[in-house]
Amino acid sequence: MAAKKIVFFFPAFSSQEATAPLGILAISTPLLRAGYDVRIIDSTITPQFQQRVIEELDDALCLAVSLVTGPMIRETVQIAKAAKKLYPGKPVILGGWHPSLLPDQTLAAEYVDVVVKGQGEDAFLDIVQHIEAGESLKDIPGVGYKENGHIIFNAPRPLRPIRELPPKAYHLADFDAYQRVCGRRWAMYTSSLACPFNCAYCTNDGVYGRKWNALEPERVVEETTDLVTRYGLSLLWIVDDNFLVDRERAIGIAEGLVRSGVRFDWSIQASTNLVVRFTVAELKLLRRAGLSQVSQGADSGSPKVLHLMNKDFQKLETIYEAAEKLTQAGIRPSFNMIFGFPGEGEAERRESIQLIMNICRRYPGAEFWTNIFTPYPGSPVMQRAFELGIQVPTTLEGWVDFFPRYTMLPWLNGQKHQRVQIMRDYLRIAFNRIPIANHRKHPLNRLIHELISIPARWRLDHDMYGLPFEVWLKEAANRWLPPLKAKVDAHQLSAEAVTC
Ligand code: B12
Ligand code: SF4
Repeated sequence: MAAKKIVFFFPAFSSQEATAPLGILAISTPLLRAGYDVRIIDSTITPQFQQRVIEELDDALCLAVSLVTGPMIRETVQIAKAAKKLYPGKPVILGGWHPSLLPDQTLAAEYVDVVVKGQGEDAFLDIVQHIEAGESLKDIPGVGYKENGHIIFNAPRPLRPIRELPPKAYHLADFDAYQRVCGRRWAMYTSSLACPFNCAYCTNDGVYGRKWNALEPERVVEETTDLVTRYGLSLLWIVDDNFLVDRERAIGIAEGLVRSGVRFDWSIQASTNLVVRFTVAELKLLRRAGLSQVSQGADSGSPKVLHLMNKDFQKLETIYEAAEKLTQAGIRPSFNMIFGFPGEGEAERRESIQLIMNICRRYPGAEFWTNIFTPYPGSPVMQRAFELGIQVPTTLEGWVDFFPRYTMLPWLNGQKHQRVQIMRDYLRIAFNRIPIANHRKHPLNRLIHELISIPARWRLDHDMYGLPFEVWLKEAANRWLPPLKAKVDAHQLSAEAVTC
């Protein structure tokens, strides 16, 4: 009789924000219901991860990996190669954002046998059942596979609305281990899918379309309160692309949570134009229900760049208004910014710095996370990026370093790139940000940070970044005075990769 065990591998995503991989928990439920045994090996919490995968694979049906574009591909390739070498007959199946957006190139890798495009709940169960029965994958929608040396793609699989999807198998997650890495016990949760907008840099449309759909407030309240109580969590990050699309639903969730009496912090992602539709009183209700932070894509302080980003739905004023209202309600306004978008010049970058300085000064609780633009395949701006000379990797392995921290844009290279990086360093020094990971800073390091924030703000005001001694001092302080809790994750590159 064939084995009924499935091995999942989750490669390190280069961040301290360690928690259970939601994509894998989502596709595990149908497997468990069908009687399969599921093993999840997450390299962030498993030091000997390669050995563990190899051992578990011995009596398993297949190896499945979940990944997004960037550094996660490094360990994906390492593990897939090792698995194929020892068990050439066991299929290696890749799913998640990268295989969904670049299925052909991913499947072209010799160590990949199957890819899944888009939602995996139904597709993966179908694949596993076909593999177990020794059948061809030819009729399974949303799947690409190899047969007799040929790459074959089946018809796409229609998207299923979130309310039809099974609950995630949170009980498979080792929250104790994630807490040891992250310093905080938290989980991700999804209450809606897709986003009605289509920002030029965003890949969402390509995977989830634009038909926003959501769970009813009652189900959200029931699931979230059960989740935090059952696993003793202090925070839920609701990873919906745009939580506030339906005002009434958001208010219904808040009312339900307040009524439930279960207290926990939660944070959401939403666009500023939707945040400002709420009154301060309504936002205060959300706060009472535990909402502690709203992450918003401010993205640029330049109306010209916002237009190029296809963000005409977001007027500059709504960024200020959102910061104002959220602050009044006691909710932390958190913003993401993108530097180096095609069409952004020095003048537009200054507008972005001005926006950040204005908001952080007016609303001291507000925070900004900055990124250098990374053109992801599948995003609307990709064609423009090609015209401007961006070169993208031609193999799966090549994407390892295609990541905001390393990507060199032809229109922002050399000294220009260096200047933006220094500017970002000064922004990090000038204003505090609160990551999910909870490693307390050394008190002396905190004091140094406070002191150098003053000249950092002066520099940002005056656009002067020569001889960046505050940056050197900060780096030295981080080296000599590390956080009070030791970092466990050997794979992390830095704490920077915390926003999407
Ligand atoms: C949470 C999150 C993170 C967390 C991850 C924490 C963790 N422990 O997992 C953190 C903060 C670390 C993070 C970091 C980054 N992220 Co992020 N992140 C997300 C977010 C908001 C939610 C992901 C999630 O869990 N969704 C819920 C699950 C249920 O859905 P899902 O992942 O789509 O899974 C389904 C399918 O994809 C599929 N599936 C998934 N895995 C598998 C595996 C198999 C075998 C199969 C068959 C199917 C399958 O089935 C699942 C169920 O239907 C998404 C946006 C989003 N809406 O999904 C961005 C997103 C994935 N991130 C993105 C980006 C760009 C980043 C960063 C580069 C940001 C940055 N500036 O640094 C870094 C990269 C980190 C890295 N590569 O090392 C992009 C990815 C684009 C791309 N081409 O890959 C996204 C899509 C945001 C966006 N709209 O642009 N991120
Ligand atoms: S960036 Fe945010 S608002 Fe824009 S399309 Fe993507 S999810 Fe929607």
